[in-house]
Amino acid sequence: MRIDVVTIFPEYLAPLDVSLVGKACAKGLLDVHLHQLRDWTYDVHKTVDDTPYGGGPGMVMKPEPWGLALDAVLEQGESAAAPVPRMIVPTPSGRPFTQDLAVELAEEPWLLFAPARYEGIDRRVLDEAATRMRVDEVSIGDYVLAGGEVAVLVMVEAVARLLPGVLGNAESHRDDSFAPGAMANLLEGPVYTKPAEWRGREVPPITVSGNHGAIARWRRDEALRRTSAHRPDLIGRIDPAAVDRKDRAL
Ligand code: 6GU
Repeated sequence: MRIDVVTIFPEYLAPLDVSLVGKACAKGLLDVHLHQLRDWTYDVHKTVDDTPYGGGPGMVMKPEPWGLALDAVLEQGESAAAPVPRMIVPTPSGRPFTQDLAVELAEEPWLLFAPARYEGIDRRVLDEAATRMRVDEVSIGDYVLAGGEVAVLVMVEAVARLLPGVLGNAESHRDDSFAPGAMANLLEGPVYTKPAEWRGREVPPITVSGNHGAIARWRRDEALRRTSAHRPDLIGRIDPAAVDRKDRAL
């Protein structure tokens, strides 16, 4: 997968060289290109923002640098894995970023992220971009960040770990809290490792019982408990028939 990011803070995305995403790049599974938006400004101050038409607080990102930056990225289409990328614009007013959207994005050959600072990008940039490629405005949660760069890090990590070959063990996503299947919409319960006793605390005896059916049912119960405590809104989305089927199979 190829990922391009246009930003006034490419250094904010330095963590993409680290850990899972960094290793995915080193293995050639991910090809990340960072672009400095100010490279497409032509005044001495490299201005990327201006006051909003209609008044009001804050500044708006000017259309010209964005237009030229997106032109330059799209020109790479000749050499990229796809003729055009899918563009993602992080904004608190976007559609929610969910595991379903991460799975969908993980199937794209080429993503282009356009994180904004200030009050956002002149609307015409997104309207024009949408005539050339698919554009989605996406929010990572109901709070406001100072800019979209951290949201890009969140989305790239969620997508990268789904790419074939990135995680050591392909089974590792199977029980993800939001993965499809019998445990869909259930949050994962507690986990334990050695030693069996630590500071006077023992692991739950069931976890060392060797009874795999009983362990799976206990995990299911813990997941239900945790979901009702932390995310009661998810309980209604659980498919009881899928939970029953899994229970009978154990
Ligand atoms: Cl995607 N961007 C910004 N700036 N703030 C956010 C967000 C994105 N998602 C939640 N808050």
